[in-house]
Amino acid sequence: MKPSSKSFATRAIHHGYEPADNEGALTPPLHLTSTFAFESAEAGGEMFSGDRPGHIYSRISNPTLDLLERRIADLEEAGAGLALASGMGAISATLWTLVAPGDEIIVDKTLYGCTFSYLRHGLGKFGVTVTHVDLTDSDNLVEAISEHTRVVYFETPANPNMRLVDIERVAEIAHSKGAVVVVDNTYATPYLTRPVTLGADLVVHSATKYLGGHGDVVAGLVAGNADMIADIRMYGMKDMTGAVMAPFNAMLILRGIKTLGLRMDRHSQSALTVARMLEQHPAVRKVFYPGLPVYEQHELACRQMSRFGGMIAFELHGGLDAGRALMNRLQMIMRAVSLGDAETLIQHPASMTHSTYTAEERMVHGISDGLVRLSVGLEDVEDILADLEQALPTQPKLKAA
Ligand code: 4LM
Repeated sequence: MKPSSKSFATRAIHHGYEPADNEGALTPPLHLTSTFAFESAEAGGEMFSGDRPGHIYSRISNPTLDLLERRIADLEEAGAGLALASGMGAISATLWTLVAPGDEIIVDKTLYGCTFSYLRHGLGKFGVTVTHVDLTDSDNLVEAISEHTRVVYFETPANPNMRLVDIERVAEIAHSKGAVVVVDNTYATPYLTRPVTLGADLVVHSATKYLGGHGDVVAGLVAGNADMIADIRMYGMKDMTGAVMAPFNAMLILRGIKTLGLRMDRHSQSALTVARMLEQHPAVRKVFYPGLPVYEQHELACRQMSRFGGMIAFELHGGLDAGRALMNRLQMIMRAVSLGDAETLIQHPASMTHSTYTAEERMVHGISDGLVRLSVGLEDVEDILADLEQALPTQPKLKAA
């Protein structure tokens, strides 16, 4: 769906809201109500049968959530949006809706730890075949896909190792076999990449991250094809998971989205500066940041992302021990999982966000024990650089060749 004519920043602030319809209130009202009164018994019945529009119960819809859903749909240039309790709520409600026993879902090699766990221990347990394919090379999908493939699912950039997937090419291959394409756009946000415009059917978000932007709310969103969204609302969300977003949380996400563009510009600019410093540092073995010209997928990043985002992963020469020592020496940067906050956060995927994989699985899925993940925040970049520089070893222990 084409967005309204205004620019991204303007739509992020205004789309879908008219103060004149709300007693002039500049900020949208917060509808703290679980249920809605019907004008008559007949009207209520007609709403349940779908013959009359209107809100019934806040596990199905709510006016505050409705505004957020219209806004994310507009920013993603999608047909419709849906607000859920968390990123995992959005992912599980979406996939429970799309697949049935006997179906196959093809997913990229690297996924956020709980998504990996949900597929392995959730969908996998209920007769859905989950096949991991290295989607950084789309030819692998051509070989793997079959008429049993119902969904192709991936993150780009992927958490935690920053692998990128060519959305346009993968969507073309998936659609040729009738599969639905679902992209986790948490890292890029619609400010940097709009997967629906490149052919994806659905986009999922942990709105806990950049969309919220302030580390004060757990929330999820889905945007995409309007018929699919209607099904996810009525089955995946209402009946299967009940993972509905609280109205207050919708208000916090609406507030966060107003400054999304400003924040993503700053995150991206600072992350590039930090990645360049790390790349030059003798203690650093490898930096994973799509904005670096030496990055293997830099060309795809330039094609698919307007900037390169705030996430960096890197490995030190001393591996896990050196990474832990670095984390413990930091003074301003916080040791914490999650990402996309104003604060710069650092964590160790193998023992934290991706500890849902076994050690063997992490090897197969490209998550090394020495990898450290940095979410570059909004502090002055000089302070971020100074904290990292004082914490990085000056005499790196070089590994034997
Ligand atoms: C983290 N991530 O990595 P909720 N999709 C992606 C994610 O990174 C996450 C979710 C979904 C982290 C959380 C601790 C790409 C979460 C799940 O946490 O359910 O909103 O999102 O540090």
